[in-house]
Amino acid sequence: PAPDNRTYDTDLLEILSQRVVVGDGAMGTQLQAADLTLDDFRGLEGCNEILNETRPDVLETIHRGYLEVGADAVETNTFGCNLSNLGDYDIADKTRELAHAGTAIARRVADEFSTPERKRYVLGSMGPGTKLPSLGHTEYAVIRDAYIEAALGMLDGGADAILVETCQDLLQLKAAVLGSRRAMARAGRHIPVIAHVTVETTGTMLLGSEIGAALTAIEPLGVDMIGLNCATGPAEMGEHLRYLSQHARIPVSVMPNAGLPVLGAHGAEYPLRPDEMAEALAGFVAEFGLSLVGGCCGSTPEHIRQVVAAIADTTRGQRRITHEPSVSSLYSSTTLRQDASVLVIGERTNANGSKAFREAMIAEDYQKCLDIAKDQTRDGAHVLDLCVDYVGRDGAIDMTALASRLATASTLPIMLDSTETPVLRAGLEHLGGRCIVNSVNYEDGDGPDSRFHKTMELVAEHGAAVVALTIDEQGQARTPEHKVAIAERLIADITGNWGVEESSILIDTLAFTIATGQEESRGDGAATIAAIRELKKRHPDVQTTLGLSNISFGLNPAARQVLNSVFLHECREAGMDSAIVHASKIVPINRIPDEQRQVALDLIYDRRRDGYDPLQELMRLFEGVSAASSKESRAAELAKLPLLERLARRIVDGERNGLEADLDEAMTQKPPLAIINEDLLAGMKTVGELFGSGQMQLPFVLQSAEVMKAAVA
Ligand code: THG
Repeated sequence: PAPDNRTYDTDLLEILSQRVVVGDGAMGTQLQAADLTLDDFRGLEGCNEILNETRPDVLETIHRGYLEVGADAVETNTFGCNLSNLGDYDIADKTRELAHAGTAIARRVADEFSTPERKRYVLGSMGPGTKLPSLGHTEYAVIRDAYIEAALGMLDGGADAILVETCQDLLQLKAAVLGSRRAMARAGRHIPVIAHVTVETTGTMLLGSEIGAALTAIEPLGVDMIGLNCATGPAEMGEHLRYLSQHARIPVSVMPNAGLPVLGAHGAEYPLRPDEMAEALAGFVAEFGLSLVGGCCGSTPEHIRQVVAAIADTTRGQRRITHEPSVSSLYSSTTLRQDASVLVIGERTNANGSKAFREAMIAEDYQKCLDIAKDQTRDGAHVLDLCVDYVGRDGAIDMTALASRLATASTLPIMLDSTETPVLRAGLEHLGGRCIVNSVNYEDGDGPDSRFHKTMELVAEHGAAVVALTIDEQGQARTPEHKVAIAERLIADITGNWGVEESSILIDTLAFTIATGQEESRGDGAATIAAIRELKKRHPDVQTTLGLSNISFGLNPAARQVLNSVFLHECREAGMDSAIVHASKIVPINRIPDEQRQVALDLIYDRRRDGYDPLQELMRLFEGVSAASSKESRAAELAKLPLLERLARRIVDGERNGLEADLDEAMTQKPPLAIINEDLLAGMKTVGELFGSGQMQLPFVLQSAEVMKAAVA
């Protein structure tokens, strides 16, 4: 069911919308203060969760301490109820039991303090453990299944919410959240999930994730609140909270440490006084409109007493939220809509589409595969299309090898390109960021056994964006009307039955080659463009996309480059938002000679006349022309221009060869400063206009800037 349809067994979310909820402070510091013996730990020194069985009285006292000073919610003593922590003590099989016991203790005490007018709440604490799946220390599915056990215990014990906290690795967080959801489905009882990430003093999470990357990855998992805890005091959290306040569509929360720890006589000491903590949290509530505040390491009942008092005197600020549909790598977030450009999805990391990538993958030369990925990043790609499908190989194994490496090596989000559900799953279980799944269609219908159904289950669970192809039980749609009709069916289905937002759907109106000369494919380019235009009119929030290079299969590389570039330009004009392309091979439209451009347009729009077939004409124009020789012909064209115009044109074209000779000659005619101001800057102005209007992509702008720099020098 869609997240919106979920109903919860608690009124916590309603209360959060009415007023600020105050949580408790530290558990660990309070436990250290209690006089505990090794027997209390059953000999398992440091295993706090054992106390849920041996010393419930101690935990009751701690919870009472917080409820007495006015906390609305307490956290269970279950932070270490996870596989790596309990596994270290050889008691991983007790995960559910210990989670249950810890939650039941907090529930009892919270109920003691609850009145009909004011209920007290129990937050089931779910800590990260000591192993980071993004670094390969452990496996996603293994820890997810252990989190199911912990969540089942918390549900048994009567938790009002699960608080997944102190997260350093987005993949671990995903395992905890999706494990919790699976537990709820199994138990038939649903409670909210809150996700707290830990941002270090460096300004990112431990593995380097920016707060924007975290939000992009976490919000689509269907969590009910997002926030920060641990690592720092409130002072260091302000800017990250501001970001969440302005961009998250769900409530925002914070539980800072009582300042940055300093080393004292008895180990770490937390310097922030209760009044300072109270002032900081009240300030956050007023400025950022937070919904839940509390403390982490070093915060005591006295801190919480003063926080409660300060919050009571504080008016919660109004949040002004702008949401930009995005995907993310482990490190940073990328908007699906790009200003002045399509979202460029690099096509080279594809075992079908690149011989070099395929050979490297088969040879297990993963460094080479990563180099191909990095080349595309440098060429201006915003996302990488990753396809490992190749006949006779186990795609899930290849995907695991590549996705696990790209997870930390790629700063760009990944589009997982496969027709096989297990391959897509292998990708999603290794990537902590938010991916795009490429793709679903109705080739074998939409029944429970269809590929569509199986793939959408994955998309919905992982909160991925999804490419949907205009293919149905009758095959690939060829006319604009049929393409739009299938798109309408896909959009209604994916939003209505799978809870995915329109802005997370990338409709691919599919263009295959128009270069075969076959009568039935002649109209495909124009049909695709018409479908994009109509679709964008009907569904402005939906994204559109294409595998661009398909259009020119069969032509030689130089002709392909021109046809692809002209087709991309036409699709963009029609409103296309993204495309799978070879970024460095897309030529700005103004650099394509008029005749070539005209013939490419005639081919795309099938403008044949008596004695003129644009396909024949394009092939004739590029007969024996390599990509390099077409560069030579551009150089010859440049040489024909008058000197000063040529200098301006060099800037626009990013053409450095022969620059010095042209400048030497120009300096015999006028002073250098005049050349810079009148001619070179005129070129830069054109570059600015082309960039601003989306006709020139960043890599070409950078080339132009390089030539400008060289010329000025
Ligand atoms: N829609 C969606 N996904 C897609 C496609 C699509 N994924 C795959 C493909 N189509 C897009 N990707 C490519 C990648 C490479 C090429 C074309 C499309 C390509 N490669 C050259 C060739 O095969 O001749 C280069 C070969 C080489 O270097 O070895 O053209 O339509 N959703």
